[in-house]
Amino acid sequence: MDPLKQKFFQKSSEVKQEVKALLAEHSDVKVDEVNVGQVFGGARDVIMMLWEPSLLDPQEGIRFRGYSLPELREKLPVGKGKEPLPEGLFWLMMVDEIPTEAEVEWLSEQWQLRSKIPAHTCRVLDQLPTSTHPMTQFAVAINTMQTESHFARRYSEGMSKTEYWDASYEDTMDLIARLPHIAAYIYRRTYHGGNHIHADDTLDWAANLAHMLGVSKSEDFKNLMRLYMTIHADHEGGNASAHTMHLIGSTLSDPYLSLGGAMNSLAGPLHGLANQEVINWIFQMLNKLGTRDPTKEQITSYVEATLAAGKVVPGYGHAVLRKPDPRFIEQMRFAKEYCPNDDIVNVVWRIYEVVPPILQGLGKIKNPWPNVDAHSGALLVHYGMDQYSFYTVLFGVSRAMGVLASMCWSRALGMPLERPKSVTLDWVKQFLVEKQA
Ligand code: HAX
Repeated sequence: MDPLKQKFFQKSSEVKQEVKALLAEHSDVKVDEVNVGQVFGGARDVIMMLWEPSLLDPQEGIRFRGYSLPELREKLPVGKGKEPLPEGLFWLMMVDEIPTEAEVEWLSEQWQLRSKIPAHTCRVLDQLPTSTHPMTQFAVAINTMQTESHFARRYSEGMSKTEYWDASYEDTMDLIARLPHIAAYIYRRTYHGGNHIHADDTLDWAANLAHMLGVSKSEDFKNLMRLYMTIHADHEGGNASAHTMHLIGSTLSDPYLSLGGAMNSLAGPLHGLANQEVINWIFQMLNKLGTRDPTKEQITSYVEATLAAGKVVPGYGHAVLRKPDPRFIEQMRFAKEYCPNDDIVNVVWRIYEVVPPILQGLGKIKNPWPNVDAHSGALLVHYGMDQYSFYTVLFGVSRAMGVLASMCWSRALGMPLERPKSVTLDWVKQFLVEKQA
């Protein structure tokens, strides 16, 4: 058994016993109550799922196994670069331990060894028109690789429940290993005439993605990919892509089919596609104004026009957060260090000064602050990636780490089929009548 798998087995076996004992004693203890507003309001805040890799605090933002993003920057190995390696974060999410440099090196190597994309996946992608949205291509590619699923094969051969975690672990490792290659394949076929770039086996996982994309040869772009892949990896379990993954996985659909579904969910403009929407919105504004240095007054008018047209300001607001997203702040920190004079980065910072008071003034929005998607596009444009419709694929490569880590945990703990209750409007009306009687 490989060292990560061994640790995961040990840790999850202990936690399984702990959960069993906890449930034996406390199953009936109430953790929440649901009101009518939540039934109609997208189940905001309803506690109904276990998600081990991370927890989101409305004020402080995301914590991975208890560590905030600045803490992770201090603690996670950086390898040959200057930013924490996503390998380290994956290790932490899986086994609740900060790995050593040697352990992340081992993981980089493992992912290289497992990274070969099936030939038929490339053939299927090559059949799609290059005008196909990259997120559609990404989800298709993930589904086509399902032919390689250990979980699906072993289930059909009669695998015991006690091995579900093991087969899921193998699929998880293969999938994460392959996703940068899939993403780069999609990028190069869509925007560079299929002129693909070979992997460089001396590089870590995120740096290799940067290399295969071929956007910029600079070391800084590799550092950006390391940061990008780390901060987008997980955001607890209730967000749409994670929850989709969990729901599909709960039917014992294998990790490939579950991740394909999660990526379709990420592709919505209120979720991951917001990174594409933000940069489109910014460039539409700059084109309309005929400047790359808009004043605060000009931005204010543009924001007001967006709202008057019945649209949302992309990159602002959040279903859980009630403060500026630490993932936004991390990207701002990166930009201040690497590209403080970039004009689009400066536009993002000026928007950050202008938008929150306007949204606050609407009186209905719960969080007027920027989220992760408000900044990422400007950094990608800085290094030369101006194909906005590709941005969500990068988000997806990163998000796969968190949702797959959680799936391993769900399988190890024997999580059941997810099946919350729905009601009809008549049911609600009747309920209210009876309540008032
Ligand atoms: N611009 C304008 N209006 C906004 C808004 C924004 N950025 N954010 C929220 N509102 C509006 C809502 O549309 C809602 O209006 P109605 O009552 O008229 O329907 C009202 O304010 C209350 O919404 P809320 O309770 O504050 O926010 P929700 O939990 O319902 O929605 C969203 C959270 C993220 C979907 C929302 O803030 C939004 O649409 N933001 C813009 C899109 C975006 O940036 N999405 C990415 C979110 C982060 C993420 O998942 N990244 O992947």
